[in-house]
Formats: sequence, C-alpha cells, structure tokens
Amino acid sequence: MDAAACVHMEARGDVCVITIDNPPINATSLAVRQGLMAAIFDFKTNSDFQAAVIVGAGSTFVAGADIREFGKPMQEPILPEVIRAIEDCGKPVVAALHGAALGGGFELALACDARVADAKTVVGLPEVSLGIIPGAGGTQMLPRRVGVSRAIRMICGAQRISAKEAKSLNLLDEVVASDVLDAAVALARRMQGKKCRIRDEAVPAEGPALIQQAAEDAMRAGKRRPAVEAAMEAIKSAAVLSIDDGLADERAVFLQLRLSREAYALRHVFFAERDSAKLPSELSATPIPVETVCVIGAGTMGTGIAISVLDAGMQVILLEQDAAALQRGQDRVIAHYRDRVAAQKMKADVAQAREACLHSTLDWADMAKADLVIEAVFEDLAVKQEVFKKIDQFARAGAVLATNTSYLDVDAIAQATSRPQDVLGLHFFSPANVMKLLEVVRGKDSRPDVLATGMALGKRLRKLPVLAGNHFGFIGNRIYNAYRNQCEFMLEDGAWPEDVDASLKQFGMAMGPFAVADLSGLDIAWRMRQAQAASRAPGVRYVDILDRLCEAGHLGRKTGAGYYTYVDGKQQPTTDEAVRHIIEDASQRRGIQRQPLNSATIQRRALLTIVNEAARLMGEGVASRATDIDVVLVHGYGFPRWEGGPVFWARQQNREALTQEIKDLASQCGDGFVLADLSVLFEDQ
Ligand code: 3H9
Repeated sequence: MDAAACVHMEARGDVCVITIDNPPINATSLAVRQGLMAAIFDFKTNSDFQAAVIVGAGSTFVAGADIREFGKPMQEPILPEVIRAIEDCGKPVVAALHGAALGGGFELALACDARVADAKTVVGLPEVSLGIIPGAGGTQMLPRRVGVSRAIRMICGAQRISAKEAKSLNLLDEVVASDVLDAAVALARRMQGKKCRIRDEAVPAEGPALIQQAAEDAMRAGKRRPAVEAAMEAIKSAAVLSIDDGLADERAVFLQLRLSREAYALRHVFFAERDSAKLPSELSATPIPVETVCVIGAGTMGTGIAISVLDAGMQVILLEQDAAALQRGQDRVIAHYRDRVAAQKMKADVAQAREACLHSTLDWADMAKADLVIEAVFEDLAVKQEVFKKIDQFARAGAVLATNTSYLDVDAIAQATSRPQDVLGLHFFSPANVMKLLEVVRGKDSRPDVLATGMALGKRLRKLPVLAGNHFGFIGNRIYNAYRNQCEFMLEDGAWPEDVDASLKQFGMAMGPFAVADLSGLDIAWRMRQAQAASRAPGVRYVDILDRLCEAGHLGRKTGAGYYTYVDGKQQPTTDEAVRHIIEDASQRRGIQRQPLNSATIQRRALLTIVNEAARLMGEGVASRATDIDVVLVHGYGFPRWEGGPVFWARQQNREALTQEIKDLASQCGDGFVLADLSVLFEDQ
C-alpha cells in the first residue's frame, strides 16, 4: 500500500483529522510513516487548522510497528522522526484511541499532546515480549508520566492495561463511552492551540527502594532475558539523562536487539502462533455455532475445561455418573470463582454470572441441549468407547463430539458412534483453564466443519489451537515421549537425573524431565508402558528404570519419592541413593561402562532427539506445518520461547552437521532411535 492510501486527511472545521488506514492492525509500516510525515507537514503549514486528531481506521488504533520489517534494513522516515515532527509541529495533536495502542502505536499516542480513548481500549509497551525494547521513546516518555518504578513494571512486564487504569495513571486525558473521534476533536478545540508535550516533563522523584524492588521483580518475572534488562536500564536512565540523550541511547539498544537471535526467535513464535490457528486451505469450512457445551467427567480436567468454557461466556452442562464426584467437581468450579473474587481478579457479579451458566447433572438426556460435547473421562480406550456409545444415544443430531484423549486412537473412539464424521479430538492440557495449547485432532472421518468448529472454539477460549493428525500422542506427547526416552538413555549411559534436569533447565526448559515425571506421577507412564508392552518391537532399546522405581513404590512426589526423594513432604528434591543403585544396575545389565555426561552433551542429545522426532511426525503428516510444532512445544512442554521452538532451533544450525550429528546419535542409541528425513523441517521457511 502506498503512503496516500494508508493515511488520509479530512477537515472537521478547524481540526484536521488524520486517519491511519493500514489493516489489519494499522502497523506503522514504511508507507504509514511516510503518510504521517506528509500529513503532519500539511497540517503544520495549513493555517486553517488550529489542531489535529490522529485516529485509526477499522477495529483498532495502531497496535505497533510492523514487525515483519524488523529483519530488513530500516527505511526512513523512522518512527522517532514522525514522533519528533508531531512534537515540533507547533499546534496541538490529540490521539483518539480504540482497540489497541501498543508498542510504536502507544509511543505515537504519547508523542501527542493529549489522548482520548474508548473504554475498551488497551494500551502498553509489550516490546520485551519480542526480544526488543521500545524504540520510539517509550522508555523515556512513560516514566515521565508514571514514574520509574511503575514504568519498569509496565515495560519489563510487557503489560497491556485497560483504558481505565491508563486514565488513573494520567496516561489518558479522557475515557469516553461516546464516539471517541468526536470527543478527541472537541478536546483538540478546547486546547486552544496549546502544546502539552510529555518530553518537556520531568520524571517524578521516587525513593530508590521502590525502584530497586520493581527492578528485582521485573528481572525475576522476565527470566533475566537481555531485553528485560536493557529496558530496565533505559527506563532508569530517563531520570538522569536529558530526553534527547535518553532517546538516543534507547534507539541504539533497540537497533541492536532488533537483530538479535532472540528477537528473531520471538518474532518467529509470534507469527507461528497466528499461523497455527488457521486450518490448511483444503480443510477450510464454516464453523458450527456453539453456545452450549456438555463436559462429561467432573474430575480435574473436566472442571478445568468447564471453567475455560464458562470464561468464554458459554453455557456448560457438567455431566457425571457419580453424584459425589459431580458435587466435588461443581464445588471445584465454584471455589475457583470465589478465589478469583477474593484475590480481586474478578468482580463478584461476574463470578456469579459465570456460576449461573454451570448446569450440573447426572442425567444423560440433558446432553441433548449441547452443541458440542467434550468427553474428559479416565484415559482408557474401552471406557471412552462406552462413553461415546452413550453420547451417540443422547447428543442431538449435528452436535460436535470431542474426546479429550491425550494419546488414544480418536478413530477407535469415533467408531463407537454411528457418526464418526462428527467426532474429533480436543486435547486440552492441564490445568485446562490455564494452559493455552489445544491440539485439535483430525480423525480419518472428521468433517472439515467439525474441525473448523474445534479451531474456532480454541480461539474463543483464548487458546492456541493447533491441528494434529491422529497418531499415538499426536504432536506434543509423541515428541515428549521421544525426548523422555532419550533422557532415560542418558541415565543408563552415565548421567544422573539431577544432571539431566539441571542441564535442560539451563537451556531454558521450564522444568527438567525427571522433575516433571515426579510431579505428574510415574505410575501414569508405568501404566502406559504396561499397555504397550505387547506391541514393543524386540531388540528396541528399552530403559526399565521407571518400572523398577514404580515397583519400589517410587511413584513421584505423591509418595515422597520418585527419581528424587522429597523429605518430609518438602517440594525441594534431594538425591536418592536407592535410585542411584537402580540406575547403576540398569547400566550394568546393558553392559554400559558409565561415563559422566556434561551439560552441553545432555542438551544436544535432547534437542537432536526432539528435532528428529519433529521431522518424523512432519513426514507422517501428523503436523501440517513445521512451525506448528514450535507452538506445541513452547506452549505445552516448557520449551523456551526465546529459543523459538525446536524447528526454529534446527533451522539455525548447519544443516549438514545437524544431519550427521543425528545419525551419530542414532547409532549410539541403538534400535530405539528411528532416523528421520530432516528436509521436511526446512521446506516452508
Ligand atoms: C514495536 O511497536 C516497536 C516500537 O517500539 C517501535 C520501534 C520503532 N506487525 O493477533 P491477531 C498481524 S514492536 C505485523 O491474529 P487479534 C498478525 O500476524 C510491536 N503484523 O489479531 C495477523 O496477521 P494474519 C509492538 C502484525 O485481533 C493480524 O495482524 N506491538 C502485528 O487477535 C491479526 O493479528 C505488539 O507487540 C505487527 N506488530 O489481536 C502487538 N501485530 O491475519 C502485537 C499483528 O496474516 N499484536 N499482526 O495472521 C497483538 O498483540 C495482536 O495482534 C493484537 C490484535 C492485540 C493487536
């Protein structure tokens, strides 16, 4: 789009309305910056105008810089030049905000002399979530209005705040229920030609203890990532440097971080998240409207799903076969909302309205009111098939039928009904009302509109829906299985659980695999292993340490011991000599002379395994886009977002060396490691 098409001017009497029209989010791309420069010049030199208003066309103000431009050379005019032109134009400019005013969009608004917003507007400087710092004055202007400590919390925490909060912080002049443009034009006139530039204000004085506390909190919450630290330093400097020196320093850091590997990785995840929510074109269809959801099973998973659906404003029928279990589930949902109210995270009337949409029942006939049924019962094929037989009997014709299985065969479940075309998998992650990932599993008969309904539901629940093929473990658990196997190989080869966990945490994983296993309970994996024992191919390397631990009563934290011991119920694990004996015995039985493994080796072996499995499941069509795998691993399995996910990680390596390393690892691991063709990971780059 050219500059003239992106930015229009229109006279409202003596006020010039400058509209930014660059769908979908009015990003400050080159054409917008050029258009704004020209518009500001016209406004400045036209004596018919005493003031201007900047507004966004469509559903939002300006939600930021165009981050697709960040990997390319910067083209002038840059946003700081546009901002300087607004500040120096000699006449007042008012920003009329609606939708989102984020990043460069909020910086643009802060450069104006006043800001009016409608009540639903959100504002913020979330740049650190993209591995950069604000690059057009945010770190210098925000503290001038809210103080250093508050600016640290907002910018380093990538906070997006409501118009109401922004008004209370003096970041907005007016929040209106009426037309925001009319209100901004009226305010522009009332300013009677007076400029009111934030750049001319002083940073309010604050005690060093407040700043120190905000800085420590921000660094901890921001995992000490480089952008968080750099943003903090830039904000602190606002109190000691002149505005121009502060802006120059901010810009230099922004330009440097923009090209960092971490910023590339975070941009990659940003776009991967948006792509993964789209079905491939051959499956595109109109979703079936859903207003009432029946959740079968009132356990932890079922109630988590119910809360998630209630939070999206839908009706929930919570169905159980056991009255006591139903009561417990209902109590859990109500306790959740009471806790939210007590923690002042939700208003009492909102909580009441949500609770009123929950209909608990023991009567299967109530299911007939549901547009979508989600089964969340015990993870056992026969049990789920029985449940689906009953669903088939009671669900209305045309209802979408979903199983929340995490690894079972969706087709085998669908075959229990007379309508497998209406069945799909909706794999929620626990806790279902918190975790953002949702695998939408395509059965062989699932109709496109049924899949589209699953994806639309995911978006409505504010989750990240990812399409997955119906193969054991789908995308996430399939890769996690391979990763965990590799970690177990490393135990047999010479590492201890604490070596593996510490090395992978050091890489950035949220938790180490053995700490995760202890937390979720070793018996779950044990049961699955027993179920698969008959189908295990002979000769495949199988590490039986977990089985031995379970036989010895080490079922994880719940029994006070798993891979680690948890003394007196404490959360902090300690090394357990009995576990070491079991591991040493496993090595001995396989004839392995144990050798310690260093951190780099552990990380590399784990990553190579994840990448190989990712390529295998791409080859088998389990994932439809390689980048979907990154979304799944980042959001469901604690893979560090700043590493971009395993596919992004693989693409940063030398391809030939990576292929060779995986081959070497395969021969080292034996028959348990099936080599993949890595080229599938590099195709849609
Ligand atoms: C910045 O501003 C740096 C500054 O300091 C300036 C320095 C000089 N660029 O999320 P959605 C696309 S850094 C390019 O699905 P929603 C997105 O890919 C930036 N494209 O919609 C999608 O495209 P497609 C700071 C962008 O309604 C479409 O827009 N700003 C950008 O659920 C719709 O997006 C941020 O970090 C972008 N900046 O949510 C805000 N943003 O349809 C980032 C979005 O082809 N954006 N797209 O898949 C958001 O948080 C959400 O997009 C928003 C809308 C809340 C605005």
